[in-house]
Amino acid sequence: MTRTCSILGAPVQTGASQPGCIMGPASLRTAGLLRTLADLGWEVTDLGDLSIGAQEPVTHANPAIHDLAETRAWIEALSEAAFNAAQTHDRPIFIGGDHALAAGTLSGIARHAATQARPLFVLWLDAHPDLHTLRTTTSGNLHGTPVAYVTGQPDFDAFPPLEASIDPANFCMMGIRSVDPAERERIAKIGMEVHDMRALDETGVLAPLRAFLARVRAANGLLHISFDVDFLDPEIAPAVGTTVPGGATFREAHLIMEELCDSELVTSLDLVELNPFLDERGRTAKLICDLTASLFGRRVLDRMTRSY
Ligand code: HAR
Ligand code: MN
Ligand code: MN
Ligand code: MN
Repeated sequence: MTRTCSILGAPVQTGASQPGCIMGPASLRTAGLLRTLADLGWEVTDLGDLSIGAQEPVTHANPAIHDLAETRAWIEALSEAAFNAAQTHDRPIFIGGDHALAAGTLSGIARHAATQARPLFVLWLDAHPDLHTLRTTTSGNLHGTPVAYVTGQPDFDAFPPLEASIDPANFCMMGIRSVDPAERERIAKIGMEVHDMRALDETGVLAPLRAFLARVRAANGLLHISFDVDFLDPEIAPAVGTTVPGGATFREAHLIMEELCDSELVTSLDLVELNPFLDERGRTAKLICDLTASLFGRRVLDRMTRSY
């Protein structure tokens, strides 16, 4: 049976400190993302790129915060668009755009999950936990806040009210290697499952991933993947504004994608933080397409699939 996926571009860049993510959707399209998915047998609907109009500036008690009105507008627009995409397609894909977009996509997908009476799980692949609140962010870059927002942490009065929050216990984070003090405290407080780089060096990626997928399966959950380009090592993925050394290798990232594919549990995907202005001849965009292909069924050889 043909499965359907949709692609929605979200050229958000106001959540980051430097411009460039606005070109992310165009770069991923140029790298051939749609053709790649179609060649793998998916029925692909291109929903185009979302936009927001000009916004009246909004100030906040935390003076570091910038572009609050834009972020709020993106969250509102993306939440609605993500809800609709999930209602009508087997596997919506959201191409960014900086990670602030996940505040919108996850809020819409959480609402979709509620209509299905199924719990939503999130695999967060990132160098950063993005767990600041509007009170704790010191950079004021709102791409550092989506996980705190969608899990219903306090101090988000200036963001749109959250209709459905996500249980922090349903998150699994991998690749984390840059954590601010307030984020460290919050991780301990809410007990989030975080596999930092040291943990992955000790266990490999497969054991914790399989344990998480078993939880998703047992709960009949929906599974959203939020893939931040800076999850990858900057040596292989230079096109990101917030590189952190010591990231995931090509082989680790492919293994994760292939295992996710075999699990058949994935129901939605964000591809975020690609900054084509910093890319080298499109290599990061091509790598992201290649990893997405593995997630959507490309394999090197046919093999016995694992029985879960
Ligand atoms: N924690 C830092 C801050 O709040 C860095 C956040 C960077 N976030 C992303 N997405 N690039 O993960 O400024
Ligand atoms: Mn659906
Ligand atoms: Mn991120
Ligand atoms: Mn990051």
